[in-house]
Amino acid sequence: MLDLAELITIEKSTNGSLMPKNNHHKPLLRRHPDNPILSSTDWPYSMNTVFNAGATLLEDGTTLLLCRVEDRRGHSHLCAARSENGVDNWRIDAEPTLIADPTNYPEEIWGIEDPRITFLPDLGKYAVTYTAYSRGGACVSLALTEDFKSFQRLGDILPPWDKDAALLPRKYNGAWKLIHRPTTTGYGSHIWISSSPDLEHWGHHEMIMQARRGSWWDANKIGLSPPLIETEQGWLMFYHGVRATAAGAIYRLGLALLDLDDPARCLRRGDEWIFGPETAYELTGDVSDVVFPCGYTLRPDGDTIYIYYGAADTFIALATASIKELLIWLEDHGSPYQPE
Ligand code: BMA
Repeated sequence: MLDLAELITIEKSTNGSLMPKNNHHKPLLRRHPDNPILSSTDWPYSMNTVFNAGATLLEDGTTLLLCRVEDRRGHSHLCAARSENGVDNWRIDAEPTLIADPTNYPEEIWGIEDPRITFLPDLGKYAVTYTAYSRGGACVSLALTEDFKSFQRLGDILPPWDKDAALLPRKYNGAWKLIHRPTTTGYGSHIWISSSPDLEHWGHHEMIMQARRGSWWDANKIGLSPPLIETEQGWLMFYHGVRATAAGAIYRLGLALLDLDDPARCLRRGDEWIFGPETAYELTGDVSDVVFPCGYTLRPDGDTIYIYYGAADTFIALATASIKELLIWLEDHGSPYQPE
């Protein structure tokens, strides 16, 4: 039997899938040949796995990833990795960058996870939204930073169960907007938007997009993936759909478009998933069959995006895509949004 290292080598040498998948569709997200780009063996301290990373470009063009690192108790913290080209030569903080502080923030008792980063030009600060794993379940927390060294914590801004949250970069009529994913017993997990005058007090909760039902790939449970991407046609939204199967869950990615003037309005939603687990590092790990992006960066051509995704809750991998191609695909494969 092949071990994982051998499987990864095979993947690196072929950049193809180990599973004989039908590939008649045009791949919109293209895996980087160096994948996975970060794994536990790169880490300067003892830990278990590194995955689901928020991403941003710093002022000098450096790519910063705020990686979710799971320690050997099973609790997660966040650790920054910086690279000039966003692909290799990562400089990883020698110690955790942001760790749970359950003394002051009891909702962080079991760790902090899955950060999304949005730069807020009005404040000149980066907003980091992340999941705080509280005794009551996952809730949404927020911290502001200018340098990813010191953080101003605003604590939990939405109670459990709620996660997969990212801010929009600007206010609408004086209100900040937050996309997030509350879970309601008996109703499912859908994507919502809420408003706040000050980033602390949140209200005007509206559902944007519902999980589909039945045999769909995105039935019952969906959530925002990276922060929204601004385009001339609207806010492009990557979202994950979780298919429950007899063998466990499969995490895949889909596309939707929200109105630029009113992001609570979903204009179009794609039908098929555009990216799913196919390679060894996505199919095998602590949690198999997972691709889970939390961040992207826009490259200098203004069209290419680098999408950073957690693979099998064990690695960080990179895929590239063209915003133009994604919008064309959505035109061909999407339809006006209809609630289920
Ligand atoms: C989701 C989140 C992600 C994780 C995924 C697969 O619910 O917790 O952090 O990658 O499950 O385990």
